[in-house]
Amino acid sequence: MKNITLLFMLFISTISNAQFPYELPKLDYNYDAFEPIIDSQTMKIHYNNHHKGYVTNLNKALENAKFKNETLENLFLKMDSLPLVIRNHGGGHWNHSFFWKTLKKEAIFDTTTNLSHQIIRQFGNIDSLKKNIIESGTKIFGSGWVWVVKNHNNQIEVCSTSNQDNPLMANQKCNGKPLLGIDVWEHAYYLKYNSRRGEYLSYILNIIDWQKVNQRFDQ
Ligand code: MN3
Repeated sequence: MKNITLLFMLFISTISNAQFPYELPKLDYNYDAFEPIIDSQTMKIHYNNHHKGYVTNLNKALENAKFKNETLENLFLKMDSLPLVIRNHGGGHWNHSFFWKTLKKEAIFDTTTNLSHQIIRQFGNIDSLKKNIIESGTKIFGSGWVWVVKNHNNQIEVCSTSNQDNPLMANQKCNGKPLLGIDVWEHAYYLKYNSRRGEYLSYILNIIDWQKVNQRFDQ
């Protein structure tokens, strides 16, 4: 189990591949790339204000910390003993970096992949998985994230975390290798969808880069 966790960590660190001082990662697309599903104003504020804020505050919090040169993934493993500010902004930075890389216009779900076979085994079909994601994301009280993870038995799980927590953090009920994460903070959807979080979730599931999700599942 330890080895599997280590492999997960190695893989995950190649995603963020960064250490202090952290930088706001460049987006692979323009703010309007996902119109009308994500409006460009939301995208701009989300990236330029919210995500940037997490990066700035994380760097500030780490500046004089003796563990500042450890990777975020390492810090996640001992999160319970670290200051809350690291949890909130470290999680915020990691989660958003992961989120931006999971979105793709004209995304296609390939039914021949290992991921697809596993989804069919466990959920029957992709629509049923999506329904689970929407339900789980809608149920979160307050701010948080809904995740699809590969757990330590190589099973797919849909689960959620509060605030900027994620499945890599110690003592999370929602635990495993993240395959897909969707931000359900109001700042992610409120301008366009107002309080209709379920509608936002059902639309954003049309712009998931399933090819990438499958790669994460395979690795
Ligand atoms: Mn956000």
